[in-house]
Amino acid sequence: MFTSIKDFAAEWTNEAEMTQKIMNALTDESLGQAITDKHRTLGGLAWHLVESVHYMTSLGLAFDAPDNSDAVKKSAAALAGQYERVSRAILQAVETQWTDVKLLETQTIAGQEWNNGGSLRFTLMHQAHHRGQMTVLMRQAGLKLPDLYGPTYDSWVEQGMEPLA
Ligand code: NI
Repeated sequence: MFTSIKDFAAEWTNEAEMTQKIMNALTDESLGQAITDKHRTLGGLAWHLVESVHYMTSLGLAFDAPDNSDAVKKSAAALAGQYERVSRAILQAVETQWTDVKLLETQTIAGQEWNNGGSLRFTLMHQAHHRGQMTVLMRQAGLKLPDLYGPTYDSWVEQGMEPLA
């Protein structure tokens, strides 16, 4: 859990930058990529990352919802733009509407007690979870992966190094 708004801001900024790199690498053609037709598509996961940031408004934070039109969901550029907006909006909302003391307050979510700092941590980890799923689908769709927590196959090749198999 986070006990400091400053710590959340620093970590969220880094994580949102990584998610933005993923969003920026998507193409319209790649959005339909899925492991099977029973699983979420790459575009569906991208939209889920956009919309789920806004779930935090159910805990009392106020910021604008993303545009949930079909036009957005079918456009890689629009999804990337919506992510950029909502990821900045949540940070601004936390910094201006909550305090460190507020992070210790608990709220009931689906019958469980969560402190607000824990909910922020969950939101951050939830992004990483789906980002990992997206990188698999991006590879399958033939997209070039950006570096996240370390170099990717593509960046090793670009640097003239032998990629780890
Ligand atoms: Ni999810």
